[in-house]
Amino acid sequence: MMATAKAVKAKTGLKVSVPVEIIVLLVLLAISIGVPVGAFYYEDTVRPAQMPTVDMVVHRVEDGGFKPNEIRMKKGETVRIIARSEDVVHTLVAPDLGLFIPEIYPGKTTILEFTPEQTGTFPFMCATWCSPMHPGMTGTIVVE
Ligand SMILES: [Cu+2]
Repeated sequence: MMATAKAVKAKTGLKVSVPVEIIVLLVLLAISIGVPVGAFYYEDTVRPAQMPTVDMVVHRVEDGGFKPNEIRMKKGETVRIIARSEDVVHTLVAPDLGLFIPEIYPGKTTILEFTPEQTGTFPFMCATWCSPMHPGMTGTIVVE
């Protein structure tokens, strides 16, 4: 049989009362901590998991260039581009789309979120002199 609050009070003689200000303070504290934690969790974990992702590995042209060298996107849909170099520093620039990944360092991962605003076929290229065959560092972005 469960003891009711009245029965407990009667047995122990204790009277517990919490001022309303403390309850309001605790609720405000929970909200002020919970909302930012939830927002960070959503931005860092939930949203990226739902986003289309392009995993790109970059080498000098003589070792394969951009892989993949054709990227497909949908107009208005944000894509997460995860780029890493396996040799020297490269860049990814698609001037007609306004896409610019400034430096893709060897051994590091560069992540950029990009939302294409127009449809079409757009060239992209490396803008960092990475080898004598650097001018051949090109690819295509197709936005449907
Ligand atoms: Cu280059």
